[in-house]
Amino acid sequence: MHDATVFKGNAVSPSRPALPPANASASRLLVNTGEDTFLQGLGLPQVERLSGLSPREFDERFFRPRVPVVLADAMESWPARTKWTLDYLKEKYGGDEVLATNRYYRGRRMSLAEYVDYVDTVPWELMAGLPREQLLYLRDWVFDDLHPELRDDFSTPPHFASDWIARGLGRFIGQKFCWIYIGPQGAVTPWHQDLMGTHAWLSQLVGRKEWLLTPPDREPQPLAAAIEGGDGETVLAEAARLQARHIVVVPGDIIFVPAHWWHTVTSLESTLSITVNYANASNIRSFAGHWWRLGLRRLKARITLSALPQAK
Ligand SMILES: O=C(O)CCC(=O)C(=O)O
Ligand SMILES: [Fe+2]
Repeated sequence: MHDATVFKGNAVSPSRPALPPANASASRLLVNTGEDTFLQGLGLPQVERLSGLSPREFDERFFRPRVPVVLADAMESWPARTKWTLDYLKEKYGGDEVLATNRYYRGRRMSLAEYVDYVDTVPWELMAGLPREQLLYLRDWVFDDLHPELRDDFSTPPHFASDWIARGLGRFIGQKFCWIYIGPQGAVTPWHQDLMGTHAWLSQLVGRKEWLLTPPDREPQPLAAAIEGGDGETVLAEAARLQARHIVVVPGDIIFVPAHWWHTVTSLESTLSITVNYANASNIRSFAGHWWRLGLRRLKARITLSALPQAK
């Protein structure tokens, strides 16, 4: 057990344990309070972060050319902006069963209350040398069937209003494309492209997350390897070659990720965010193609299974 009184000086809230001070043994990608991360320190090209971006300007400068951007002031009117904290969700929905998974998407089922308590203890676990790939991340709490009232606490900014999935396609194919994410400090979503050729907008409500992105035609493995190796110059060279962009999003930010952009995301402290994936005329062909192939695969699997001789 760690002694909370040791860290009394930087207490965050009475109910929440304070973070321990930064420590050299923590990962280079990780910070505790106020310190630059390894990537921030390098001065990589940044995703633009804009206030007052009109939907029209968004369309012209970012959506059509498929360029990521951060809207810094698009959730000012949301009740969720102030209301949603980990403690609030724990209090209201602590009894929900959730699935928290590690970096390899293997995990455990537990109650939301247990998970929030776990998130609070992770900074100490990290200090004690917990391997970061084992950190449990709640990635896919599909909340809106169980708790439709949570939808009243946020709304779709007009920039992302053309969303055929939200307007019925999602219901038709029987899949949700909106999730709440809760993660401890250090939780990682590894490099990937989003499912089925969708675009995404992700809203940061609590804590900061560090993002690194590369365009669809620039596979990020060499950059990932350079970061693993930890040599700043190599990282900068690879980032330039791959046209990578970096950003640390803070509470109040919404990041737009165009279809097929590669990205990896790390929580710099306990985080809470909402992910929405969407499709419209711009990417519906690719979305439908993915959906069709997935359907065929499932059908084939079912046919193969039913063709197997039954065990006696
Ligand atoms: O916030 C994160 O950890 C990444 C989320 C993400 O990229 C996704 O949901 O596809
Ligand atoms: Fe993603």
